[in-house]
Amino acid sequence: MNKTMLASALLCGSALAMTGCQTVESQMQTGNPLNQPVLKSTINAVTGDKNEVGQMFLRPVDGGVQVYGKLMNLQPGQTVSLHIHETGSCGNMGKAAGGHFNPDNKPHSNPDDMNGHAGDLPNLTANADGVATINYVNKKISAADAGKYSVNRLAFIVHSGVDDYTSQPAGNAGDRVACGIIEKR
Ligand SMILES: [Cu+2]
Ligand SMILES: [Zn+2]
Repeated sequence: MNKTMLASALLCGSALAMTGCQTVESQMQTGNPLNQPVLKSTINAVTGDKNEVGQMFLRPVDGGVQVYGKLMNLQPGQTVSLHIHETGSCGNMGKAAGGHFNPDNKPHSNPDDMNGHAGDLPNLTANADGVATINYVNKKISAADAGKYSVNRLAFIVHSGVDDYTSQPAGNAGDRVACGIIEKR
């Protein structure tokens, strides 16, 4: 069993006997089951063999867009940062994704600050198995196909370090280590 398989088996946990091994997608959905994720992103490392290291899902909810998913193959206890960047390209080791999605020309901030970048998201910390999850409602983005606040065809970037939510322009979050294009499901 490789590390990725191990992580996903552990994530399934005790639900296994009752319901089979659910995906992180179905596990993390809350609220109206008819309101399915409309956008998805497969996150791949930007170096080496560009392994898949995670998946993210987005769906509209009251007051914002729920962003949920997981990152794998981290060090146990490692904290990394995640943002939505303004360009839907993972080229040039993630640099092609550009800066943080920022349709209203705000400063970088903590993700709950309505006066911050729309693309700012909370830091994620890995569990003992190197898996980190996120389940966060972003109130500054849209999951619509298009429009000023739409994140369709933009990109997630994972950074190796912790976002301090303060430093400009990007929280001193460290190198870009993984990237995923956000696409319609
Ligand atoms: Cu970033
Ligand atoms: Zn930012």
